[in-house]
Formats: sequence, C-alpha cells, structure tokens
Amino acid sequence: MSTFTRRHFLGSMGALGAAGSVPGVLAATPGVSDTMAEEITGMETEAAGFANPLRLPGSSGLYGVLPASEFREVHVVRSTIEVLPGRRTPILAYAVESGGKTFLNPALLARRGDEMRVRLINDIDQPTVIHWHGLSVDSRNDGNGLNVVPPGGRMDYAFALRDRASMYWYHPHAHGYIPQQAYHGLASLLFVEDDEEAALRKELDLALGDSEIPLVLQDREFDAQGRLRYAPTAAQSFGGWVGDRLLVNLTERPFIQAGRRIVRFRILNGCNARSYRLAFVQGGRRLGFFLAGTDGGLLAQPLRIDQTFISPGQRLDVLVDLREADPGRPVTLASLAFDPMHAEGGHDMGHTSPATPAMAGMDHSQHGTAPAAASSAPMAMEGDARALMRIDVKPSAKYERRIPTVLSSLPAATASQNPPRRMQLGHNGQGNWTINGGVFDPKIAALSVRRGARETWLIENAERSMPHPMHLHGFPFRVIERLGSPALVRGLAGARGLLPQDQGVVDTVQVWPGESVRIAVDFAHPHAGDQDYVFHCHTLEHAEAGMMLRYTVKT
Ligand SMILES: [Cu+2]
Repeated sequence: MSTFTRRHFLGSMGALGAAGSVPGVLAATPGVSDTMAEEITGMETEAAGFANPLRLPGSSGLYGVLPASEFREVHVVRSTIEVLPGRRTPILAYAVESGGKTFLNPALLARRGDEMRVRLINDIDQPTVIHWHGLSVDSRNDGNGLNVVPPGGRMDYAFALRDRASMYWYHPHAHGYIPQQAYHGLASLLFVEDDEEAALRKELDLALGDSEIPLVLQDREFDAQGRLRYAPTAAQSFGGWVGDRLLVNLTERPFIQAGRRIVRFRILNGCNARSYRLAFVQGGRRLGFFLAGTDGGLLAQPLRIDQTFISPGQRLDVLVDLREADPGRPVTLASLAFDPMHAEGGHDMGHTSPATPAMAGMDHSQHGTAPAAASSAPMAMEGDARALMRIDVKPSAKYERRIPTVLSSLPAATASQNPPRRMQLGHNGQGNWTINGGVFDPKIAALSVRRGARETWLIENAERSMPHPMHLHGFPFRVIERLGSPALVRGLAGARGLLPQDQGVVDTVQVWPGESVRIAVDFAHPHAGDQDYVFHCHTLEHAEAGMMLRYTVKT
C-alpha cells in the first residue's frame, strides 16, 4: 500500500481549509474559522470552571495499577464510589484483593508473552463473563458470551498474551446484560508492553500516571440521588443510550496538571453509544498533536493531526507536545461539534422511530448550533461541542526530547486478491439491527472461515442507518479502503479514503451511514480445534438489538 504520508494528511487538511502556517501548530480553519473559533472559545470558557482533579490510576482502589501476575481472583461485585462530589453512586465493579490492598477495576500491566491466569467469581445476581477486548485468544477464554458465568458461579481463564503491545480493555459480554453491566461500571484497562513500547517510554521519558495518562471517556446520566440512570425506552434500546454527563476516568468536569513537555494520552471510548470528535484546543484554535497508536498498538510512524473521531470500543494513543502551547493558558481536551448521523433512518424505522433521545424529545439540530453550553447546562447530546478536560500547563524540568520518526516495525497493510466477503449492515424495520439481514442467534454460526485464511471483508452500511463501530473478536485487522464516506469523514481522510487511525492495527472500525469499508483479516491462530467468535456493533444497544453474528474458525 502507499503510505499515508504527512503531506497527504496535511493536504487533506488543506481540503478542509486548514492553514498549517504556524510551524508545529495547525491554525484554526479559515472559512469556518469564525464559527469554529467561537465554538472552541466557548468550550475553553466551559473548561475554565472545571474543578475536579482527574482520577488517576494509583497503587490501589479504583483503577489501581496491578501486575497481571497478581490478578489471580476477581470478584464481580456491587459497590459504591464517589463520582459526583459528595454523593455515593452504586456501581458494579471488578474487585481484587492483593497484597493487603483492595482494587476496583484494576488497570492491569502485562508483558507480551505473559500468561494470564485468573478466576472470575460472579457475586452479583446476573450472569456475566469477562471479554478481553482486542486480545487474540481461543473461543472459551475470549469470553464472548457463548458461555457465561451464572450468579454464584466461577470461571477460570488461562491464556497467553500474544498480541502487540497496546492498551486493551476488559468488560462484560453476557448477551442480554452487556449494556447495563458496562454502563454500571464493569470496564477497565489492560496494558500489554513489549520492547518497542519500552523504547518509546524511554525515549520520551514517560511515566504512567504522570506524563502518560489513560483517559476513559464515558457518558452517564444520574438521578437526583446520584444513582446511575439507565432506563432506555424502546427507541433508545434501538438507537443507543447516550448519557448527558461526560466523564473522564469517572470524573466529571476534570482537570489535570501537566508539564511543558511531551505528554502521552491513552484514550478509550468506554461509552455505550457515543462517539467523540476529539481535539486539543487553546486560544480559539486546535493544536496539532501526534497519533502514535490505535487499538492494536503503535503505528509505524507518528501521524500529525489536529482532530480525530473515537467511537465506542476504540482506543487512541496520542502524543501532545505541550511546548507548542501558549504557556500563559490551559489547553482543553474537547469534542468538536459534528453531525452524529442519527436521523439517517429516522423515517424508515417503523414503530421504533424516533431512534435516539435526540430525536425523541430534543431538536438536535437547534441544540447543536447553540453556543457551547455554559457550565450551568450540563446536557450534552452526541455531536455537541463540549469540553472534556482542562490541562493546566506547569513549568517542567529541562526537557528536550523529540518524538521519534519511527515508532514500530508495523508492516504496511495488504489485502488478499480474493473477492471480499460482504457484511451488509441494516435494520429490519421491527426494532432489530441486522448483519446480512440476520438478527443475532447465539446458537447458530452464521458463517465460517478457514483457519489461516487471509480474507477481505467489505462492511457496507446502509444509507439510512446510524454509524456502527464494528468489532471483530479473535483477530485484529487492518483497514484497506473507505468508499462513500460522508463529507465530514471525507474531509479528514487521505489516500483511499482512509482516516488516520486506519493506519494502525484495529479491532473496531466505525462504519458511517452510506460507507463501505474494506478490511483485511488474517485468520491465523495457534488454537487447536474449531473456535467460535462473534462480530458485532460496539454500540452496545445495537448489539443487543441483533447486530451481532457468530462465526466459526474451522481447522
Ligand atoms: Cu451499531
């Protein structure tokens, strides 16, 4: 494949009207600059009021960092934490006792090649199972929901971590319970490290929790008592549940302090249904930053960008050089305004229409064009311009590191010459999302592939649809081409319609309405015997509403 060069990308920014005139900093977009600058200034004003220190992984407690070798027994429990200041919020959590300390949703640290051996004990009154999102393991250890752990039951996992270094994550996958359990707190991170990863940390002098910061983006809704509210209507069960408060690491309206240096953010979209259009902004402008990695680890080379989408299930590894920022004021991590394309099927979805809360009660188009909401108006519809986090830039000790030009030995993606397997995304007019016209049946393998086959899949989303972040269990994959992308996506794309994150190894790809995305999957693995996995939309309500398919890898 031809490489996605910086020139290509800056060229596409040019198509959007961006002027990269200031060295190292992409200026705000002329043409739409007035609106964009106003929107950005509004978000900066919003972020100025953020007063809650970002929750960071510590040595115990929520998101406590735990070597995977000490992750031997995990209980699924009901617990409470303080999310909104002064309130206790009931949650579901992964609880671990280790070394005399209690961990909730521990952030696991492992080395590529390590063995994971953990017993899951289900202490709640619902079936559950852990899925290791992004890892290539055998069907049983994948935790794909074809087997679940009943209340009071247990399950022993044992598998090797064979995947590239990256930030993976783990979350529940018992069909019928996935959206509720994930929403109520069952999700955390798994860092896999290798030599390339260690080299980058050393080169940039990065330390987890200080200059390398995981950011779990989630949207939630709370009732007056501070309890999480999850009560989707039939329309929301179909369209997806979008919470009105934007949390980062379960912190609302957060801020952090960071040195004037290169800071690495490892970002997970842990929402049920919300996508973000991420940018770092300051002084009415987007700052340039580097995309260093995606779901499945480091890119071959860093890509300079100034915005990117992130959809449910996806991860981004970004490097921000805060020496490029104006030292006099904070930087804001924001989600820029965009059309979430929820109305595409609005007149075509039978009794379930309208499909989203936006369509159900609030006129999204009017809301979306309003100036960024003031701090007194916490409502955040998907696609609204909203601040996510304020970064206060403090003086740093002498720091003269540079972002390396090569990050990893990732080879260019190649597709087989065989005709693609088509995956058509749609809905049946009866409240179900479909793949190739079918609604998920866990008892039936809808397709089979040969172990070791190199396949091309063409994932085709209907014109009248919603965006679908499609997640493949069992095998990471590469994105080869995007066709028919909506204008907003096309504006960020380079050669063959590819977005910056399409340059990496991924396990989840967002397919927009009307889009066809060609992916290359290598179904090689070392597991003996037939193995069953699933392919599904990571908008969790869409998967529950049928957009999931069981497939078999045959030996
Ligand atoms: Cu979907």
